[in-house]
Amino acid sequence: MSASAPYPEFWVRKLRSVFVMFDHDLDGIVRKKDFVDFCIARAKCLLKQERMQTFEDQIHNAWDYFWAGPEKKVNVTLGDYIYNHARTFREPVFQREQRKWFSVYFDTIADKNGDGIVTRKEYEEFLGLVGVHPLSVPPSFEALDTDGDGQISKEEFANAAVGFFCCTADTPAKLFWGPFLA
Ligand SMILES: [Ca+2]
Ligand SMILES: [Ca+2]
Repeated sequence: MSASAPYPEFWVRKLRSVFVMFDHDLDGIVRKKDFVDFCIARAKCLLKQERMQTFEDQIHNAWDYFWAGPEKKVNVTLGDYIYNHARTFREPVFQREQRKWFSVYFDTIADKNGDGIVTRKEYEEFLGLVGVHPLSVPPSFEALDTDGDGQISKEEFANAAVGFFCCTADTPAKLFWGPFLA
């Protein structure tokens, strides 16, 4: 897209909301090292030791694919982050990759006891890994639980994740990462 065709406003707001979750020193740049170190430090409080390597691998993959982009950046500005995610409109494969990544993440990390569903407690821990306070979790949980059965299925989880990054309208999927921060 060129400067004369700006990205959809609400979509940009969603991406900004995720970006500020990780720009802890408020300098407008998210560095790979800070992103990885922060996620791993949180995970040490929340995950069992045997899941740590899997988690670390996924965090590195997430950085390489969703943050660094094809140019493999290690310092990412909000502009870079938006540009990378604009692939969602240009490349259908990007959405499929997102769905795949979140499905694997659901199986290996979010669904902690491996019973195929994510409970409130498990979702609280998922958001805890990115620093969301437990008190901020309930509205997100309700938004993701689209069939209202009190648990989050893999499909609900992946739909919301993909909806967050790919949908330009204001839908409940906007709460996937917790409350809006920006
Ligand atoms: Ca579970
Ligand atoms: Ca459900």
